[in-house]
Amino acid sequence: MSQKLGTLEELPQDYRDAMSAAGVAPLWPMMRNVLPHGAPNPVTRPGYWNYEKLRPLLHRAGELTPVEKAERRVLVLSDPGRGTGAMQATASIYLGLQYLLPGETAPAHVHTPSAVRIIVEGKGGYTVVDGEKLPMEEGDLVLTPGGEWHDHGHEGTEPVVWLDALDLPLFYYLEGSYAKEGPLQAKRNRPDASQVEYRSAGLAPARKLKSGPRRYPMMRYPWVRTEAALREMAKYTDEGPAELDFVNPETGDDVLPTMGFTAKMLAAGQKHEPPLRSSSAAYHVIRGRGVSTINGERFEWGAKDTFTAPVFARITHEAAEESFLIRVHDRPLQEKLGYYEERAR
Ligand code: GTQ
Repeated sequence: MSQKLGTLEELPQDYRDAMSAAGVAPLWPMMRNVLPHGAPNPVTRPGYWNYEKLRPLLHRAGELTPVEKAERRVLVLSDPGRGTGAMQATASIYLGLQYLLPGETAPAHVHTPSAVRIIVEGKGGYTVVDGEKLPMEEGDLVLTPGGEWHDHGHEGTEPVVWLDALDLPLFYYLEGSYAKEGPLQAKRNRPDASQVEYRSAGLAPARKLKSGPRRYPMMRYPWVRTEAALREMAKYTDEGPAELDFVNPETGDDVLPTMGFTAKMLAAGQKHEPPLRSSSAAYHVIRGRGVSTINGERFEWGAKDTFTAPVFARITHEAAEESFLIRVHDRPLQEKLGYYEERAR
């Protein structure tokens, strides 16, 4: 079935030169590179970032580079498969740790890629998206959908750090990535939608004729509620860990077109072996301690650490103590492209 294909070296040199001169190349020597058999052959390798090791580097960035000279003061988590300096953690997911000092503001801009923040440490940080002020508390998930103006600020006394997850690599690959800068936004004088319109699952603001919900009706998912929901769910979940997807409360769809977010609770001692998925993923540890093995690489993780898994990775998690993780993945994108897949182990 699997025919041995011809190589470039088998072809006469004059023919190869003529092809190059004409701006063409033969497909068959490259056929298995672009269409490998059975499953993709990812460049991405599993990565692990220990937060305690990165923390001093973030502090130094704060000393060395004023926010005015950074626009966004971020250390990017580079995929080991692509090497130092890679502006991506997997093929489709960009991850960065952003650092803001008390009193600083990061200027307003808007860009084509979407971003999500998971708050790592510090009190008093906030993001303004489309005029809505979104307070950032530890573990909160805060959306900055593509095309929405956003700026960051900090009213607290200690530095704040959050993890940025963006679909930037995809937009960059599509040659569709760009930003526009603008003045800081005026803030509406009311709490964000998670505190006003969407207090409770299953309840949405009463419909008014001709004024449908915003495309992104709720842009902040407070961690306190996510944790409470996971704990309740875990009480009645016998098989596997309690897991919750972050969804748009009006449509039930994933929160963004390309990126999905799933919160998981593991009890002390609980082991979890998810199926092999066509999606790539990043895991951020909100709280707890444990070990994960990804394609044979073993990562011991603790609170605030981050690790990644390439497509179709063989993954085993084992929690040493009660643990909460958020998984960032590209299932929504793959479902839209019609190829998301899970395979039994
Ligand atoms: O906060 O808007 O990590 O524009 C990379 C690009 C954060 C942001 C990043 C960005 C931002």
